[in-house]
Amino acid sequence: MSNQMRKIPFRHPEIGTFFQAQPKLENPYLGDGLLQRLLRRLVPDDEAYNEMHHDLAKFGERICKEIDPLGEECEKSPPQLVQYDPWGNRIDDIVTCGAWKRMKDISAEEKLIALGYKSAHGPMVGRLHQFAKLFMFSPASGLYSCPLAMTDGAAKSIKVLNCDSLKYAYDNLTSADPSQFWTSGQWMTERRGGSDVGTGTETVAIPTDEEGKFRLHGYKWFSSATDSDMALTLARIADSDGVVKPGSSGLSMFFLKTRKPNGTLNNIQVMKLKNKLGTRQLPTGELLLDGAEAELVSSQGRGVASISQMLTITRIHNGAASTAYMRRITSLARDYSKRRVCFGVPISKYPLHVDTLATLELNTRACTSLLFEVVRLLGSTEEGSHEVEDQLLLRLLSPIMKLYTGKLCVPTVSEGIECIGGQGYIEDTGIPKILRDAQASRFPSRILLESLKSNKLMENDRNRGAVTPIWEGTTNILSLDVLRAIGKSKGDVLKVWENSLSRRLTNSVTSKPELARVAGTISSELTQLSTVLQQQMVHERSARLLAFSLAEITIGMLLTEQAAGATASKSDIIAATRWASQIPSIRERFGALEHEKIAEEASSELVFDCYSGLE
Ligand code: UCC
Repeated sequence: MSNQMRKIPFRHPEIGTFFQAQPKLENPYLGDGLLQRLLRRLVPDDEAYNEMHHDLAKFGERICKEIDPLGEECEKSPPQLVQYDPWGNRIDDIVTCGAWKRMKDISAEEKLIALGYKSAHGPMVGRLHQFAKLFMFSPASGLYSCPLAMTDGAAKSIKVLNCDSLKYAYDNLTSADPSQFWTSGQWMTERRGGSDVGTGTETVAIPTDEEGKFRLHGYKWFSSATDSDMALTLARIADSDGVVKPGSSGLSMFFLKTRKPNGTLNNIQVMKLKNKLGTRQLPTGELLLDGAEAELVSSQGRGVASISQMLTITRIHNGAASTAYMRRITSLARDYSKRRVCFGVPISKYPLHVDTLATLELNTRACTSLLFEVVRLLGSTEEGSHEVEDQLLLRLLSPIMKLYTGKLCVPTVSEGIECIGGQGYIEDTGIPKILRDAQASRFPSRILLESLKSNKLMENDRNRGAVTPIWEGTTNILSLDVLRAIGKSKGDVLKVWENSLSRRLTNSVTSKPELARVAGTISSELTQLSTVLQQQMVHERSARLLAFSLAEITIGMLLTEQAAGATASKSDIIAATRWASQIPSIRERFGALEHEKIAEEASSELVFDCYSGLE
């Protein structure tokens, strides 16, 4: 044998000896620097903070060791509907796995709802603590985060209604005792669709002899978490001639228990479970209400306004879930970059790769900041500290936060999966489900801008196949909700927003003068947006553009404020600086809208070219 040749010992020739180390799930609290520093800043009271910090670190550990594996089991054992028993009796049993049931107990034990209502440190700290836990829980929960969203929304609605007859339900929804804890459904969507609730709701409520009690007859088309203990729903009250009032003002809100005292369903038939792209862990069903006993809980005709309380909460949960998916994939991709060796070195050594990871991190931080701003406002309004101003800000920013986090989540998760390479596409790594559960965005802001320039923006977002962007109102519906909030307050929401941002940017520069340039950029976009809004009416077609602009400017302020705070790290300053340097200019964005009418016609021309028409 020559000196250059080497003899390789025979070992597993068909498999080889190399096994790629898998990405490890970090403690979602201790591994999230921004979350820790943000909470430290927002909870100045040492005792409250220390208690929360300790609980979150412990919960993070529990997520890695116990909850995440349960979430995987929920994915592997999706719910099944057994409609008949072996003897032909209709039973409509929704069979869920043990892990799903365990999630309910864990939710109570960890006070995932109770913290928002019964914190010893008041509503503000309670809400921050609760949402920090939900944010960590969400991607590990096997979608149990969904019933929790509706449970929280129901608890809030009942609290606001202040209705004695529902006190027992409120106590169950906010219980920390697994044997008492209830979850709730939110049954809004019917066959005609989920957005136009005012026209689409056909369920009829027939009065019974008992005051305030009704029997509901209708078909609920998209009922998430059909295994809940109760639901809030909408229906039209029939008068003595059986006539109902059409439209939104004909709707009232009802409370019902899903089961009778004997354990059978409350005259509800589960027609089928939905076959969805993702969120398969979740028993989403079609329900036939066949005389379900229900209690009227809103004033007659105030159903939409009443259920809006619930919607605000579920939209915040939706934002928490979207942001949490981003944090999960960013954390996995970061860890993987240290374990994966390519061309002789770990991929964390390649500036191009680290730059890609930095974009994931920046997107995640942007959404985390916006999410916790809305949570802070929710807590503050519940505490009553700066009520009017914070109410207006909450009204404006909650739809904005929901739509922005839902939209940015999907491309961010997709990019994160690419960072893990082919393994990110392999089902049993558990990674593809992150994308499936979040799936299918269209227009992050830069793409949106390009679409506007080339007149390709389409109005209707319905059925575009995304869950975080669809649930709780699509991007377009929420953009219109922003216009509604502006219109209803006669512009006050925008005035308060502008004043609040200007004040907080000034304070940030006072605390840290080196942030003057960053704050100046955000401030200038803020001024330009105000000028645009004074000069031109925002039409429905530009509602998305406005919502994205408001989101990105608000995030700019929030990242600057974080960078200026006493708890700031070097990375917080970098995040604020990068965001400010990347934010598309308002002039450029709204410049694209100059030829409104022409653009509208051009969009239609593009879309319906060669369309054969309805059969
Ligand atoms: O149920 C669903 C699935 C549950 C899954 C939950 C899981 C989520 C967490 C996930 C974690 C993993 S999805 C259901 C989705 N559906 C929606 O989100 C509905 C979308 N559509 C809209 O938002 C529409 O814009 C409607 C329904 C609100 C439009 O109805 P109207 O009747 O045309 O609206 P109006 O007339 O503008 O408003 C009626 C009243 C007004 O009050 P008053 O009469 O006092 O002026 C409005 O100010 O309702 C008030 N209102 C609101 N108030 C309307 N929207 C709001 C709001 N967002 N906040 C406060």
